[in-house]
Amino acid sequence: MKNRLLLISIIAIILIANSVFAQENAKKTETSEFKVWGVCGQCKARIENAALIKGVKLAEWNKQTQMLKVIFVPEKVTLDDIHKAVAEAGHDTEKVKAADEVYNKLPKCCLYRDGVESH
Ligand SMILES: [Cu+2]
Repeated sequence: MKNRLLLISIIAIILIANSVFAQENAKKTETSEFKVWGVCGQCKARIENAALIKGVKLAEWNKQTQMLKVIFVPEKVTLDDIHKAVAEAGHDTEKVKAADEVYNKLPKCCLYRDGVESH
């Protein structure tokens, strides 16, 4: 009988804790969009991977519009951090330009600054 009460209490605590966490997570994210230059599917994978740093829940780059959509936790990461992370992978953003030496290491098909068409 004692064991049973204990078990029920533990389950109740877990359920309450879970719903508190769920509510906190739900209100703490922000969604934003900014421009990132790129040309192909490989760029898309590179940009999205680079943007998925700690605190970023979702990163989705659109090749047609060149816009990167991010959902992030402002307490953990800033938009500037995301811009920097993407630039470090070789892609210019509307705020941060990638270093030439990183850009030059991109595959030829990805050289968006050199007039490579979207493909
Ligand atoms: Cu590419």
